[in-house]
Amino acid sequence: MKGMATLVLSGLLLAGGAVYAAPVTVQGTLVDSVCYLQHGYTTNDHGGMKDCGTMCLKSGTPGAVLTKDKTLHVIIAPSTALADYVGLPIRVTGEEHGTSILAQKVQVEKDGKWMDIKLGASM
Ligand SMILES: [Cu+2]
Repeated sequence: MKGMATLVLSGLLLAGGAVYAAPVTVQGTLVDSVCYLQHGYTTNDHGGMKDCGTMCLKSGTPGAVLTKDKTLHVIIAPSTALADYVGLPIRVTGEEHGTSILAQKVQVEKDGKWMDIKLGASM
């Protein structure tokens, strides 16, 4: 009887616990997810619109990493923190859920150097 109760309890714990995933690092190009999905833009200037990607992320469009194999990984982090770097090489470390990545650390390559991006206050 006691064994049964333990079994039920651990089953509940498993069902109620958060899904744990080991952190991974995804590297590619930082893109504006909407302009990429609608028009295929991977740079910051879109058509005649200069710095369109920056404007889109500043207004809340999710940033995403486009990897070499053309997989789009949506970055779960404030888009405003990433806005200035659309079109640059980016490296995101965090838990991957599907193809979305819960960013813990973001680095961008600027002038040949990798630098950390501040994501702002975490929850
Ligand atoms: Cu755009």
